[in-house]
Amino acid sequence: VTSDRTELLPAVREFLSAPKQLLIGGEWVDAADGKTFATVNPATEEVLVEVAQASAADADRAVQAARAAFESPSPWSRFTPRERSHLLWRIGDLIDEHLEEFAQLESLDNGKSLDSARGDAGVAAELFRYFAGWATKMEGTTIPMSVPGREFHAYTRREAIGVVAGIVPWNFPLTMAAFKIVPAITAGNTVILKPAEQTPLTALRLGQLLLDAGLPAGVVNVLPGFGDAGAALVDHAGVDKVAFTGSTEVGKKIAAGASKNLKKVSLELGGKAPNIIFADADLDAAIAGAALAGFFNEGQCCVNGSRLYVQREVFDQVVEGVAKAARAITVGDGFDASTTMGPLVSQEQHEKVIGYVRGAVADGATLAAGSADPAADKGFFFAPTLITGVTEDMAIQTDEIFGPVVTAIPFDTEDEVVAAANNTVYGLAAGVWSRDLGTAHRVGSKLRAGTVWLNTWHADDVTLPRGGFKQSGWGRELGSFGLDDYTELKTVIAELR
Ligand code: TXE
Repeated sequence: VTSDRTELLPAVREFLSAPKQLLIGGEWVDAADGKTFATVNPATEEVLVEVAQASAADADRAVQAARAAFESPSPWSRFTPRERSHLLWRIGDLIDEHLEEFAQLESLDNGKSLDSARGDAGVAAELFRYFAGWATKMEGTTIPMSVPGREFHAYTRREAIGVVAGIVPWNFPLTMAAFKIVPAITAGNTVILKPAEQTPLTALRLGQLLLDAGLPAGVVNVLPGFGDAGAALVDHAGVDKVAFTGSTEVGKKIAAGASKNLKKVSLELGGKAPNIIFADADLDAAIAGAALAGFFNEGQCCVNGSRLYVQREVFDQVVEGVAKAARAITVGDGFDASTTMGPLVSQEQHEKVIGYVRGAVADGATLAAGSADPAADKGFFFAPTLITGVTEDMAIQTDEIFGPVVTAIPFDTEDEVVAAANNTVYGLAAGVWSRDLGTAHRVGSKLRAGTVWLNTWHADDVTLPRGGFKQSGWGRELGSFGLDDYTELKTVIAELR
């Protein structure tokens, strides 16, 4: 099946050799029309396994199952908050027990290194445990009313919204699945998860784990398939909320589709994060941070720091440092212990990234590190690339590339760099490097982005809310705000007669 350098766990071999079906109402079933699609190992271009491909008919079946699981008096509707809490914690521990299995499957399907995949699975496990705490803390408030001559008791309740469709991308397949499932079930909703067509495997493995942990049938359904299956969920009148992570282009389609029934929507979309290095920064840390910002997860990360702005007096030094860091990255098969950057996820993504870099070179930009060519004859490998001589109107500077590609532009003044940094339709993340606290916090406050990193990048925790300004999205995920988008607020007014 894959690289002969590392042996697959028996559990992974077993998983890959069993039929990959849809999970609907606690049962593994074929697609209604019997269709399947191939999922490919991006390091070898070999087909890993055929997977059942959901269509609109399957989406409908899954919605029926999720509705039945939600509506009282279903077993799930009778779960107490404490029971939900204990179950969430148990699932987190089970993910940890199977961490290596998830890591191997993710690395095979997505291409990322085993170490990265282990990290992702650890985040997913932690997410279940973090939200386990919130299940028992979905509190309301009592609110005074002033009506002369009458007495009232008014209070609020947080209640589940109902059936949630979670549609996720391929860059962090397991973690993104957890991002949608965990807050949804913490609040008592039921879920239909549509994993990305490039990377369905860990979502399917998670589906089995949820059943093994004792989650009632139909509470989480998993529908591998393409955009049409996602669109069918968005259009379906039985879905109450859509939670989407993916491209801004599809996010707009989802908002339009969901508006027909005015269902709730949360969106975590694309980015083009500016990373600003002032001359007074700790340059060693800033250079290492800029490389991490640009190249982590093969640059396939919505918060990747793809636009580097460097104050002119240290521009050459920083470019040289980041180029050196790029050259020190070992591109290879995710199963190889020396690999620090795997392949891009798919042929489509590989061609897209190469096309942008070639376009930039044709427009007159210079490659300070990397190349406009594939990094291998086989597999979707691409070397980390740093580009200078870029102008603000070039496509490489305006569009989300979603690959290990960073552009570097010099700046002179704070006002100038803030204006350039904010000159984008996106607003997901941004960063500032400076030893001057005033500069760091002041510039940070002026950047129009949902996450701002000061003297760091990619530092994160499940306790922290994340989401986008502008066209990077609607709503916030995780942290104490993470449940807001998965609950309705009910006001109850009782007259005390
Ligand atoms: O994303 P899509 P793609 C960006 C990144 C990347 C580009 C394209 O720039 O190069 O998007 O990637 C499902 N209704 N990001 O094509 O299409 C689809 O099946 C409902 C940024 O992979 O947005 C998958 O499950 N669903 C991003 C999911 O949407 C639809 C992460 C994401 O796919 C649908 C990924 C439709 N009409 C890509 N069409 C981030 N913000 O992290 C597709 N889907």
